[in-house]
Amino acid sequence: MTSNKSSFELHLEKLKLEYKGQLAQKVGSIEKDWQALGSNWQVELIKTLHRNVHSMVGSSGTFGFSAISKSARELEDLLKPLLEQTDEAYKPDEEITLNADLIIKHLFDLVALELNPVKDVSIHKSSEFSELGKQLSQPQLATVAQDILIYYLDSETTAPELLLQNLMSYGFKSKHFRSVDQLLAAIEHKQPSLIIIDLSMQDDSLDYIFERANKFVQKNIKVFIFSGKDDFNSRLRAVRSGIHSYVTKPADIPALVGMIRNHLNLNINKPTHILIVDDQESVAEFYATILQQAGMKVTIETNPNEVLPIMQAYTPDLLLLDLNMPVVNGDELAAVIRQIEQYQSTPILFISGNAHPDKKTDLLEIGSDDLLSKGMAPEELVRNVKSRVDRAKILTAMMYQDSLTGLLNHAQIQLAAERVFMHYKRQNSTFTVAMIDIDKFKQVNDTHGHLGGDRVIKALAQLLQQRMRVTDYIGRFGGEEFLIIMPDMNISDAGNLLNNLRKSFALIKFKENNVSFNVTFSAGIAVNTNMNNFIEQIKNADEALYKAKKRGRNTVCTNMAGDEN
Ligand code: GH3
Ligand code: MG
Ligand code: MG
Repeated sequence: MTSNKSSFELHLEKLKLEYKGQLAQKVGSIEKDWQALGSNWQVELIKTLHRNVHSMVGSSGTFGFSAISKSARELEDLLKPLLEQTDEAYKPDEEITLNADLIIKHLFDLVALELNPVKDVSIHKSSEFSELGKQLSQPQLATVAQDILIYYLDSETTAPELLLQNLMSYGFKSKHFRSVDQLLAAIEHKQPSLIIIDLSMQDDSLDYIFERANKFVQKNIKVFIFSGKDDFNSRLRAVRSGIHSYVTKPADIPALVGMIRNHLNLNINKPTHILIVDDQESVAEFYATILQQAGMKVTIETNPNEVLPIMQAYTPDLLLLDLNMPVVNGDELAAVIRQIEQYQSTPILFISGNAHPDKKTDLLEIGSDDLLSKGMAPEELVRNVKSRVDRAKILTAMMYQDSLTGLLNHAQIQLAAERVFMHYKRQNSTFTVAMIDIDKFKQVNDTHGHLGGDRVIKALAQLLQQRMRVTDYIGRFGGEEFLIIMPDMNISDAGNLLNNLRKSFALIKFKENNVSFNVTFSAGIAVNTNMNNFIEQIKNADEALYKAKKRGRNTVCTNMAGDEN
C-alpha cells in the first residue's frame, strides 16, 4: 500500500513536471496573440486568446501553480469585456494594453521562477516516472474464479468428491486433504484463498481443529466450517475462532458459492468506469491518475465530438466534463447527452477553473450533479465521484436488475443487445449471442416445488456470472430463459464455451427435501454476420434453441443450417 501511494504521488509529480515544461510556451503563445491583436483586431483571435488564458487559470491551479493561476485569472478578467468587440477597426485603450502587457510579463516571471532553480530531477528519475505511468494506466480488476484456490479438509474419502466437483463446475480450483498434517504441508507450499474444514474429522479433537482454524484465519486465509451439527454452541465456537462462515450439511451449493463470492469479493465484477472529457490532455490525465489510484477505470477524450460513440461503446458510470472547451462547451455537451434516454441517469460532474455558484444553479437545471473546482484536493475529487457513482449504481440496480437473479432484466439485456449490435456493425466485426433455456423446467417445479425451481434458476444465473467474461452481458430474458451477449466472440468459440457451461451445469447436484437431482439446459447461438438488426439476431438464436430442443435437449445448436455442437 505504501509503495503504491508513493508511486501515485510520483506519477502526479511527473504530470506536474510535464505541465511545467509547457508553461513557458503557453505564456509565449498568449503574448504573441495579444501582440497580434494590438496591430489587427480579429474576433476569432480574441476568442482563442481568452480561451487559452481561461485554460491556464484552471490547469495551473490544478497542478498547484497558484500564483500563475491567480495572474492568469486577472488577465482573463481584463480580456473578457473585449470578447464583445466585433468591430475589426477596434483598438484596446492604453490602460487595458498596459495592464495586459504587465500581467503577461509577470506571468513570464512566475514561470521563470518555477523553472529556475530546477530541482534535482535526474535522467534516472524521469525514466522511472514513465514506467510508473504505464503501471497506473492498468486499472485493478476484480479477482476471477480461476485464480481462487480452495483447500478442503475432510477425513472421509468418498463424500467430498461431489462438493469438489461442484466447486470445479463453478470454475474454482480445489484440493482435498484427509489430515491436518497433509493440509499444513500443502499450505507451506501454496497458500489457498479459502479452507473449508469438515467438523467430523475422525482423528482430531474439536479443540485442536478450532485452534488450527484460528491460525489459518490469522494468516489471512478465509475459513469456512462445514458441519452436520447446527447447534448454538458449535456456531459460537466458530465465531470465537474467527471463522468466516459456518455451513451446514447437506450443502446448498449455490448458497455456498454465493458465500464464497461474497467473502472473496468476487461480486464486484466490473470496475467503476469514468469518462473524462477535457480539451487539455494533461489536465485530463491528472484527474485520470487520481481516479485510477482509487481503483477506477478511466477513459480520456479531448474531443467532445467523440463522446457519444465512446458512451455507446463503454457506457461509463460517470462523466467528468470540463466546463469550458473550444467548439462544444461542457454544458452543451451535457445537454446533448441528457437528450438521449439511456443516459438520463448517468451522473455528470463538471470541473471548472472558476466554479461560480451562479453557474452551478444553471448547470443543475440541465441535469448536472455538481460543479467542482479545478483546484480541489485529490481526495475531494475521489469522494465526489464515488458518492455519485454509488448512488447511481443503487438506483440503476433497482431499475435494471432482475430481482431473483441480479442479472440484467428483459428490457436491459435487449438494450445491451441493440447497443452492441450497432457498435459491431460500425466496426464491421463479430460478436455472438446465446439464448439459453432450462430443459423440462415445468417438471422441476412440479417435482421439487416452485422454490426449488427458483433455486435452480439462481444456480444457473450464478454459474453464468462466474464463468462469463466481465465484458459479456448476461440477462434473464424470461422465466427460465437467459440471453447472453458475447462481444468479440466468433460462433465456434461461443459454441465451445456454451458447451462447457452446459456440461458444468449438468454436473451440479441439487437437493430438495433430501431428493438429489440434476438439471440440464439447451442453447441456441447466433452470430451478427448478415443480420440486419439485433432483433433478427436474437430471433436466430431462438430458432437455434428450438432446434436444440427438438434434437433431444441438453444440446447447443447454431443458427447455421445443419450445424450443431
Ligand atoms: P422445455 O425443455 O421445452 O424448455 O420445457 P419446459 O418445461 O422448461 O418449458 P415450459 O416453457 O413449458 O415451462 C417453463 C416453466 O417455467 C413454466 C413456468 O411455470 C416456469 N417458470 C417460469 N418462471 C419461473 C420462475 O421464476 N420460477 C419458477 N420456479 N418457475 C418459473
Ligand atoms: Mg422456456
Ligand atoms: Mg424450458
